[in-house]
Amino acid sequence: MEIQLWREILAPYQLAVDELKVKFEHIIREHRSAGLYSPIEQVIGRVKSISSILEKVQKKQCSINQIEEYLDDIAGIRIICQFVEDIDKVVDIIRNREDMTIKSEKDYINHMKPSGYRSYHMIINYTVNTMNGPKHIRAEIQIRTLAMNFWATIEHSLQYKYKQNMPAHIREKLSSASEAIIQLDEEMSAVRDEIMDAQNSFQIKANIVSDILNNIQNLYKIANKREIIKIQDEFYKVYQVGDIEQLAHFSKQLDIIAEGYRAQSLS
Ligand code: 0O2
Repeated sequence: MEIQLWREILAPYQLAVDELKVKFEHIIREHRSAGLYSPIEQVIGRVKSISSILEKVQKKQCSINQIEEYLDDIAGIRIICQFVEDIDKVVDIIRNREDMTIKSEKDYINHMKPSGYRSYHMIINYTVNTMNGPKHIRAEIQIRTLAMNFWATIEHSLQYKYKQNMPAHIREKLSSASEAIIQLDEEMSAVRDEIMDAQNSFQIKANIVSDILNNIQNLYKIANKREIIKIQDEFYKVYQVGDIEQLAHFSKQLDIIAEGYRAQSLS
């Protein structure tokens, strides 16, 4: 394969990574704007680097011209969750989507790798539309908790440093760190409901405050200045009390005032 063709070959994979990131980030936004806990905390995406592709070509003993056939992870998405329980939810979300189909799944959460690696892997079939028409590609989605990701990131860089010759004492440290990660995830799961409650309240409050500020800003453009200053002072008072019910009540009343001025649709 000609070196200058790399970019052309990888372009649809970059498009897939960009699209998939937007779609999964939208799931986070949808949950948060509805005041709901999002099972997805963060989404990371990458197209495999050319040097990593070349390494895989060697490992798989295929030719460079066969990379699209042999490599499932040229496009890679990593979904980070807060809790182990969220992983199943994300897997279900992906299984139920109509814009991707599942080619294969690997459960390294319940079947940890000997290295201590834990993550849920899904290979999906996905179609991107390019100027040459639709192109069917595969992408790898790795789903894991923040804690699992911390371990995997450190271990990956050590693997890169030592290749096949990782010293035994480092391997042992990684193995015991992996056990500690399992325990950490379990302990976090035990207080999951409380953490979710706290985060939900925070998100609900943030949404209400954002609605209020939006209304105040819109009213500034059309309403009587003295009235706006009164509303603003009232808002600071309610905000200082910090009670969500009061803030929600204030927001509803402000909606009615804004509706009177037809201010809600102003941008
Ligand atoms: P990179 O640099 O992250 O892309 P495959 O070679 O993918 O066809 P394999 O090896 O059976 O088949 O796939 P597997 O086990 O599902 O691994 C795919 C990816 O998972 C790896 O990609 C890593 O990103 C990650 N992974 C798997 N095992 C480990 C592990 O022990 N430690 C860490 N840190 N990550 C792991 P690449 O291409 O190997 O690496």
